Order: sequence, then C-alpha cells, then structure tokens
Amino acid sequence: TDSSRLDKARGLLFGLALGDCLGAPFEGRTDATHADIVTAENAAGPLVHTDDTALALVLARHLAHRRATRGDGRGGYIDRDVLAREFARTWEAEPWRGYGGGVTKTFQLIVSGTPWPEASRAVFPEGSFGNGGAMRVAPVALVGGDVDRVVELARRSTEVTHAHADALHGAVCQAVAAYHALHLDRAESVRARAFVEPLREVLPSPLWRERLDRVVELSEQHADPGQAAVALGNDVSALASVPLALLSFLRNAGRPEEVIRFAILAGGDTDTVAAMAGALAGAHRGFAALSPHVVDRLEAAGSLHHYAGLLV
Ligand code: 8NA
Ligand code: MG
Ligand code: MG
Ligand code: MG
Repeated sequence: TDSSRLDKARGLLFGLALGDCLGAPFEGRTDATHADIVTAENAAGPLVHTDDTALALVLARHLAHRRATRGDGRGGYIDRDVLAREFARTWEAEPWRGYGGGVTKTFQLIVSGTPWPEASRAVFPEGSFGNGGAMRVAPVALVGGDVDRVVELARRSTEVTHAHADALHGAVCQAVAAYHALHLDRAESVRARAFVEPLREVLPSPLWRERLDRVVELSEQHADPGQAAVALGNDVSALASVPLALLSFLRNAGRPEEVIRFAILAGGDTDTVAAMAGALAGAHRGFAALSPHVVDRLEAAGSLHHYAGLLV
C-alpha cells in the first residue's frame, strides 16, 4: 500500500541518519559498551549528523528534483556534473562534518571548476576506495525501478568522487541490499543466505563474493560485533565496511535499534557502518519501527520527512 511504501522510504532515510548520529561519537573507539549506546540514545538534545547524512540528503534532493523536472517516473536519473557540484558545495558550506581527507581535496577541485572525472583521480590515480559512495547511496533504492537501474544509479552517484572499483562495488552492494530490504515485507524474517544471493549476482568480483560468503557464515555462526570486525574489517575503505554493515543488519534483522548497536559495537568507522546498516534495517521495518524519542531529535528530521515524501 502507499502508506507502507512511505513508511519504508522514511525508514530508509531515518535509519541512515540515526546510525550516523548515534555512531559518530563512538568513531575509532573499541571500549564502547551496549550501555554507553543506550545512554546516548536516551540523552536529551539534538542528534548532530556527519558527512554520511549530509551527502545522502544531497543525493535525495538531486533524485527528487530530476524526477520532478524530467518526469522519469520510477526510473530515476542522475546528472553527474550537477551532482558533483552539489556534493562539493555542501562540503564547502559545512566542511566540519567529518569528511575524509581524499574526498576533501576532490571537493576543493570541483568547487574551483575542475571536472569530476579529473578531480576524482587527482589524489589517488586509481580513485578513492573509501566508503564515501556507499555511505550516501541508499536513496537510489527508492527511485530505481529494478535492480539494473539501482546498480546504474549507484555507480553514477559514486563515481563523481570515488572512481576505484572497490568503492563502486561497495555502493552497488549497499544500494541493491537497500532495494531488496525495501521490497521485503516488513513482517517477513530475513534469511542471510537468501538475502545475500542476489547481491553476489551484481558483484562480479571474486574478492567481494568471498566477503559476502563470509558474511553468510558469520551470520549463521551468530558472530558477535568483535568477531565480525576481526573477520570483515571496520575501517573507512568500502571493502572493510560495507560487508560489516550488511552483517549488522542480518544478525539483528527486524530490530533496527539492535542493528545500529551491533554496528557501533564493532568499532572503527562506526558512524558510516551504522548509517549503512541503519538504512537497511529502516528500509525493511519502516519508520514506525524506529524509536520516536530518538528520531525526533535528529537534526535533519524535517528534511528526511520531506525527501521521503518526494521519493516514495
Ligand atoms: P576518502 O575518499 O577521503 O577516503 C578515506 C581515506 O581512505 C582517505 O583519506 C585515504 O586515507 C584512504 N584511501 C582512499 N582511497 C585510497 C587509495 N586509492 N589509496 C590509498 N589510500 C586511500 O573519504 P570518503 O568520502 O570515502 O569517506 C570515508 C570516511 O571518512 C567515512 O567514514 C566518513 O564518515 C569519513 N570519516 C571517517 C573517520 C574515521 O576515522 N573512521 C573520521 C572522520 C571522517
Ligand atoms: Mg561520517
Ligand atoms: Mg551530473
Ligand atoms: Mg564515517
């Protein structure tokens, strides 16, 4: 129904922002406990987001605007030259939101007029393998009408800053996972092996397929967050963060708060792993499954509601 689709679209965007905001204070820490995270959830005052939410909102706005002006229905559309400048101007307006060092240089070049194909290879000739494409990609799952289109939109939205094959694979993995989470019935339980199989199909890389197989094994072995981080990695690279986010979702599917807590307890790049895991959990279970006390405190709550409504 329309109300269920809107609830899931809201869940995807709010889950992303929730993971980012709750994860940000724990970045790089290895001593965080479940109780520390619950304390942060229950605190008063606004929840401040970082680059993950800021750029996901830029992508959501881009997709909503193209849909309105091009009338492209469920297909979705990205103008990479425009999107690159929109990302870069958002960085320029608020450079303090925790951006990576490589992408900062890329944004500086784009702001000063360098075309994105050049700017995205200026720091690392093969491009950045950071998780910056994957962290912001989930909104494409709302407009891509089928898996092929979602894959294309994921690549187009990522390559304006992240040209490395692993950054692109990570964004495709996260976007297609979000698409399948949106299209699962929210009452349906998630089985790791069945959920991961279609992700293997869109990732023609032995390295990524091996990581996805590890995710299924770790899920079936009920790995804890520490074991997950050791086995899959938890750093700012796409390859060592997107699989961990997927496992965080699969280990606790049905309970978005626990999905986010698992991602944070795994340590490392906590805001980004929790943002990616939160987007999947929110897309599966919907906005109504998120804690009202926490979502109401999100700094970007108004924008998140606005774009969910436009992209549903
Ligand atoms: P990015 O493109 O700057 O990549 C992140 C980092 O990965 C770079 O600064 C490099 O150190 C390294 N890197 C990437 N590609 C290469 C390469 N080809 N060769 C050698 N080194 C490379 O940033 P991003 O947009 O991908 O964002 C990644 C993360 O940075 C996100 O988690 C975001 O939230 C942010 N961030 C992370 C931390 C943290 O310590 N976990 C802290 C603040 C901000
Ligand atoms: Mg961040
Ligand atoms: Mg463009
Ligand atoms: Mg991060």
